Amino acid sequence: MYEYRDVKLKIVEGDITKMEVDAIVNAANNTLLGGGGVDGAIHRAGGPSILEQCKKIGGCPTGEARITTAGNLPSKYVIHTVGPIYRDGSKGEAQLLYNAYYNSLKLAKEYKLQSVAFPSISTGAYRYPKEEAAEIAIKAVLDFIDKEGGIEEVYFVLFSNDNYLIYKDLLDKKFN
Ligand code: AR6
Repeated sequence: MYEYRDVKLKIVEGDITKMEVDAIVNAANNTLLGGGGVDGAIHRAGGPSILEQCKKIGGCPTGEARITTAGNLPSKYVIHTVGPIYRDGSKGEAQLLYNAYYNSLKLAKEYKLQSVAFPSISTGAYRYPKEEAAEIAIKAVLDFIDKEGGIEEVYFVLFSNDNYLIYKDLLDKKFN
């Protein structure tokens, strides 16, 4: 566990659908109509009410975020955000990935949510390099805490041990 300005930052290796937090973040696509990876896992475990709400929302631009309730999941809400597809790093990918984290937290604050869990957005099907993506994720969260506050706990939930260790190294260097 790490602490930054009274906000707890935690890294967890595992499945984000199991997280008992106010909101888990989904790495969705622009349609918000589901897909593979973490998106597929969330819709499978959460049940059809999430997709019904997503259909009504009608899509989400890259870097923005939308919120639904969480159906059968142990969390209260799902924040659906869309990270960039990684091409060569010169297409604004870093800013869009940053925005996805930042705007997810803005929405959490609007809904007065205290605990939010993020997956490693864009590092699966969208092929963002994991190390760079982790640096951006951490920077966006710390910037949000500096500028906006209003959140108590942020979890980074990593599906693989190598990604867990990338986050652990970066956070150890920053905080230990
Ligand atoms: N819990 C936590 N992390 C997970 C889980 C899980 N249950 N399952 C996968 N991951 P991806 P993207 C990790 O592909 O790259 C979907 O089809 C995975 O190891 O889920 O943003 C959407 O509909 C990886 O590190 O999302 C979009 O079309 C990370 O989650 C597209 O994929 C993100 O991988 C979005 O691609």
